[in-house]
Amino acid sequence: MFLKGIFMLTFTTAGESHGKCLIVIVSGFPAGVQLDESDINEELKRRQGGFGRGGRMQIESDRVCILSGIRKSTTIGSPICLKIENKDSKIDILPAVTRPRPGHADLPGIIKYDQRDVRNILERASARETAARVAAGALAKILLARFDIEVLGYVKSIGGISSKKTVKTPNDILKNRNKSKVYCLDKPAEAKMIEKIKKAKKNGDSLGGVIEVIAFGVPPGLGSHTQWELRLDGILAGALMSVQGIKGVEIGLGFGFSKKFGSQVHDEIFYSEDRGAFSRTTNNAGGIEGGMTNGEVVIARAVMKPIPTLMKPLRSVDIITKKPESASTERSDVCAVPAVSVIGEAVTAFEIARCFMEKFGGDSINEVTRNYEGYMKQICAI
Ligand code: EPS
Repeated sequence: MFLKGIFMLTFTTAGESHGKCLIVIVSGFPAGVQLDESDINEELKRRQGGFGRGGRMQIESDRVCILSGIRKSTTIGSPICLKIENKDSKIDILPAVTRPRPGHADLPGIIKYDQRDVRNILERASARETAARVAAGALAKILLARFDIEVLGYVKSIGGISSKKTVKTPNDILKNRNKSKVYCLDKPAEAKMIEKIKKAKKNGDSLGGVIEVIAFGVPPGLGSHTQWELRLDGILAGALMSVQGIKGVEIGLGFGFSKKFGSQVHDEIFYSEDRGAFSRTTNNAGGIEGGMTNGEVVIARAVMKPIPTLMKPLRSVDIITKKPESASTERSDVCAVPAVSVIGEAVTAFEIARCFMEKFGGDSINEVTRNYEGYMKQICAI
């Protein structure tokens, strides 16, 4: 997130919501990783789904077109360029927008970029850009899977209705999430969430919520305490916070730490002679201590604000006339929290993969694997 070096695993996106396409370029991805395009497309499809989406998702059917970096379904070490076409491409004929929406990038954007048409801002600020990030995250997930690391996101709450389910294994997420219309694990909560989204839609309103992302199988030692920008909790918070609509992030017990004594919250350390390994019985730290993974599962949560585009708009001001007006309205989603659970998963996977490559870096998957296996052998001897 913070550093960009030539040999680092990084990505850049380009594209406007109603422009021709979205592009993502992933650099620093090792050679020799076999992948199936359909694995990326599956993630894109999940991002498009979830109850509460608006009309746009009926128009689009996001798929990647591989432009570079992959040959015969295998990465070759050069930058991977992926294109996602916008079917609803109409940026040049859309009319000007002059009534900024409270909560959107509209007003600060026109001030900063000296614009008189809010569309010149909103097109890039749009969460459509996250399709490109999900494609990059899908590549990261394919890389991590080679080392049995699995990153999964799901919806924890929408509009104050919370899932009561606890998660211990990847399957606890997969078996319920993939059947849920809102990517939630708790059936009774799901029904209530859907009702609340319907109510919001009827009232011309929108809803936010909380997503949780869990990374299973992450080895100890990703991230570092030695420099501020190397701390994994800071990196994950930055990545999640950069997703459109996110207003808060917590790791492990997060804000819950504020209510308890130290003796109640820190995860005590045990050693099992049989397994020859350190262990914990709790994971309030969310798998990160001192900015480094400690071998427990990594847990992050993020809160998404309700979408600022309201069919019953709030008060605003016309940027040309300076007269009071209602904010602009346009086709939008009522609730995109399910989609954000997919995006949160993608950006978390990418940052974990980046830290993984920083630690075990190599130009080919064989080199990375050798480095990883050597380290795993080393830590077993401690
Ligand atoms: C968005 C507005 C809507 C959303 C969009 C984000 O798009 P449109 O204006 O075309 O109806 O659907 O999200 C996506 C297009 C997407 O792919 O997630 C906004 O204003 O941020």
